[in-house]
Amino acid sequence: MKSRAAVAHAPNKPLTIEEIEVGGPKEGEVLIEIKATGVCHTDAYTLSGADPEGLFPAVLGHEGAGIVVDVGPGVQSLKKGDHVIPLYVPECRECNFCTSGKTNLCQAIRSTQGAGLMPDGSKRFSIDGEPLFHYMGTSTFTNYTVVPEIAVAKVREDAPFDKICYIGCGVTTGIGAVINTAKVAPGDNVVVFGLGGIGLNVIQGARMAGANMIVGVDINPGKKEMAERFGMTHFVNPREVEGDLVPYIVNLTGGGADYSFECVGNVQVMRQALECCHKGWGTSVIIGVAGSGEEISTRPFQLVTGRSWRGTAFGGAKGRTDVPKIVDWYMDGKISIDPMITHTMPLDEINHAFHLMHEGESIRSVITF
Ligand code: NAD
Ligand code: DAO
Ligand code: ZN
Ligand code: ZN
Repeated sequence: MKSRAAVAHAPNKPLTIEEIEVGGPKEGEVLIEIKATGVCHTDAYTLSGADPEGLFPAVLGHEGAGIVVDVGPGVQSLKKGDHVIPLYVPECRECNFCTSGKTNLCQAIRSTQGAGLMPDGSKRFSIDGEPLFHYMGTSTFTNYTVVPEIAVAKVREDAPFDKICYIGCGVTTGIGAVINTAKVAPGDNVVVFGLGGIGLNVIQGARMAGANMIVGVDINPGKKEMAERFGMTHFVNPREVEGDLVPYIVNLTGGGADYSFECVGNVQVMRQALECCHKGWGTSVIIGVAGSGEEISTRPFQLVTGRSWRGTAFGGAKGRTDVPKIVDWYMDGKISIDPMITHTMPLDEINHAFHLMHEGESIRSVITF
């Protein structure tokens, strides 16, 4: 079938809006009509050419929501008409990662997904006969996409697509990092570096968990007001701190953070986030994705004296199980999403969404089809 799509032909070039050909679902796959998709920093990272897994030409996008319009043979858990969120971390419930109880990183289709292919090794998108790579197993910058059944969360039908698409990445990543990965407890002091689309969700997760101090750190003072709406109790602009940032935060928090979260993707900030943790027990969680080949460093004594360094992907969430629950939290008013969606626009304007992100003018832009 034909589908309107934003195609990434090459790194650092604007996406082009084109009509692509989409092949139908094969065994264990579903065809989804994407109704809305967020534009995340990670899409920009891949488009920039810095992503070692980035392949071109491709259909990017990984934060979508839509409706199942066709199912391939053998699909059991989904049917036409189901409202769904595609998952860039699948949940097969059978591989040794899924059954370990220790991780959300299902490996069932990891090798093909990382290579921009469907699980059978084929590409299902093309333009004038030229095949296009898939992206993160989701490719949501197209009106129609094909996704394996194990990478689809079925959600309630009364939830608005143009809001719940954000649960496909940013909301789940931020809240999940607090609840699933760090397991923040009531009374903990939390420090969040980077108050963008991910950091704000870390803040709202920390508030849900009953954190005491929720310190937000950002070089853009324009991020302060929104972060306060989501529960930030103290704001630090590193450019206004006299002297070193780390001792400043250790002093502010009365000894250091119980948990810190890096939501920038900057290896120097990752070091600050670790070193502002409380001696003896503080844990720092890396969420940000650093540039290709970059490395983190600290003095090992930081770890010897009880600080821990961790990371998290998709907030440690098991998508088919956890994403429908997060949609319920939103619909029940337990979490807020609407104020973070600062811009909504049609597919034709998707390059403007990237521009707004680079200028720090948006939290989330959502594309509606
Ligand atoms: P964003 O651009 O919306 O926000 C980043 C924020 O960091 C901005 O507010 C910016 O002003 C701030 N910042 C920049 N330099 C800073 C510094 N030196 N100190 C403090 N703040 C600084 O990005 P986002 O969408 O929130 O994504 C954040 C990171 O998370 C990206 O690296 C993205 O790729 C990554 N990410 C990871 C996962 C995961 O599963 N681990 C999922 C989604 C996104
Ligand atoms: O299983 O090896 C693996 C990788 C799973 C993909 C997780 C990617 C998460 C971080 C990238 C940011 C997502 C928007
Ligand atoms: Zn994302
Ligand atoms: Zn699995």
